[in-house]
Amino acid sequence: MKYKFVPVALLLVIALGSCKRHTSKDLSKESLIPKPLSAKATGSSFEITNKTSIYVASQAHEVLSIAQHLANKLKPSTGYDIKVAYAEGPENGNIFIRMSDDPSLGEEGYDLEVTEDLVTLSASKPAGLFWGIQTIRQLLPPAIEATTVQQGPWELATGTIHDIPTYAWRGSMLDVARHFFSVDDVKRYIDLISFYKINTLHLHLSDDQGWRIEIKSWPNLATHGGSLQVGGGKGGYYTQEQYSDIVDYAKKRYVTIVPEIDLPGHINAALASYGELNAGTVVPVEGRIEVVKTSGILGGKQKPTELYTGTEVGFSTLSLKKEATFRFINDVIRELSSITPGPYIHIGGDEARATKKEDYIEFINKISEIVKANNKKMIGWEEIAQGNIDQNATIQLWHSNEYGVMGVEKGSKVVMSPARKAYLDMQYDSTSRLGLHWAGYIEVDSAYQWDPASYAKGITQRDILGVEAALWTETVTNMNDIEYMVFPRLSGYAEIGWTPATERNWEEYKVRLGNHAPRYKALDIDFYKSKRVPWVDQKELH
Ligand code: TNX
Repeated sequence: MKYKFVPVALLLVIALGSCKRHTSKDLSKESLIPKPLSAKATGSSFEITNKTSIYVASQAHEVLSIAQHLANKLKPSTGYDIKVAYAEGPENGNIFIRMSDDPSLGEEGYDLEVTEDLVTLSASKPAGLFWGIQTIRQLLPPAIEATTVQQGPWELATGTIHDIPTYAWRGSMLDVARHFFSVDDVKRYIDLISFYKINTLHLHLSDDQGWRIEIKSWPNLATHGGSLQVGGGKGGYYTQEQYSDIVDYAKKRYVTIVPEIDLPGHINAALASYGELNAGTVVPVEGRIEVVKTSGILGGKQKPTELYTGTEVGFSTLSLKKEATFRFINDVIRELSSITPGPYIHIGGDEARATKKEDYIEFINKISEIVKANNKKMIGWEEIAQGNIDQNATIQLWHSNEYGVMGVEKGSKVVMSPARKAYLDMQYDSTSRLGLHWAGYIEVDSAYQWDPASYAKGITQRDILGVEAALWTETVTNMNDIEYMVFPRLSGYAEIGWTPATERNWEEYKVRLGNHAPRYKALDIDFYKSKRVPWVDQKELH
């Protein structure tokens, strides 16, 4: 050891200790998705250390639990036991969370200010704070998402972010009917979508192939109607308790669950569970679809259909002339409403090709009253625009701009899910290992390059509640499959819903998206590595 250098080294240590250096970091170069409304860089950094606490200037339980959520997220990778405590004012070295009285931030906006000494997050509503926390996560190195302790430093670029979403409905749909997914899978899905500030999870809970929610007054729906899935494998269903657990989990992540029972078509699972719901004209037999005139009477009752495990659409219908049918619908909507705190019930309404048009219209008119009587708002696929709908209904556009315009003319709002752009079950290209392509191939650039407000002539931003990307699961059987179809496209849909169209540009976005590869990796997301995206090395966790 060279003794004469010791004093110099010592001096250096003292100098460094007395004046902590801050790494220069450029906030404007950070790859935030969705891109914030505005971000101003100040060129330095704040470091989260084992001394950092989160202070909350609110006694509200909800705000404290948001702060705790952040502390819990930071713990596994940093190894720090970050304390959450109430404090009226900020103290240097910490993260400070407060409610703001700036009404312009609305329901979901937030302000984030990062200086060398302090991180201040404010919002006028808790949801805004929660979205601000997702931004904090994205400002930290990707390694922050790891589940085991990683090497720091844990620095955030300094500057200010002012951020407000464009659309109130930023959704994703998960079809748990064609293939069933466990409560844990749904929770993981919620974690992943909320990381990108998506606030709505539409669960497609019933279809020809499966009924996935327990209805206590019609128990066979779940036990029999939910027993199989596409391909003939074992299905499953959520008990009402499990469903409530999902709803609670989502609520803590500021995600609203919108449950869908698809009526009056896409209903074979119910027809197979209760014979009295059948018109008795069309039934799937051993995987084929057969027209069976009006026979099939069994002990004075209509015969239930066979369970169906194929992937045809449009062959089943409720018999809309029967008392039993409306007793069934009333019971289902009542039970579903009672376990759904969110404002919406989705009644399906798509592809009812086996239902007579006049019966269909009468059905829509009746069900809108039933949903209203349960104090819920009705949403349905675009075809419901044919009924007597008004401003109380929301239509989900998937295929036909005409139905979309028809709905708007009747005063309804629209959720935009055009299949050509926003169907997560469409293959990326002809070589994709999963997916369909009836609406075309949707590569990552195509999924990003469209604007809901100019997609359909006659439907303007004023008419649009938001955007929803739908994952139908005829070909999707497990969580890895889900992740492969959903990512990276979902990050782009999240940005379409959040960031103004004028701020969006594929050439710029694709670089930010490429920088998310290590983040996907740290989150263990099995994403599609599109050649159109300049992915950075997934091992770059800092
Ligand atoms: C159409 S879109 C459907 C679904 C299918 C999907 C497959 C819509 C409202 N109905 O039943 O699963 O295509 O892409």
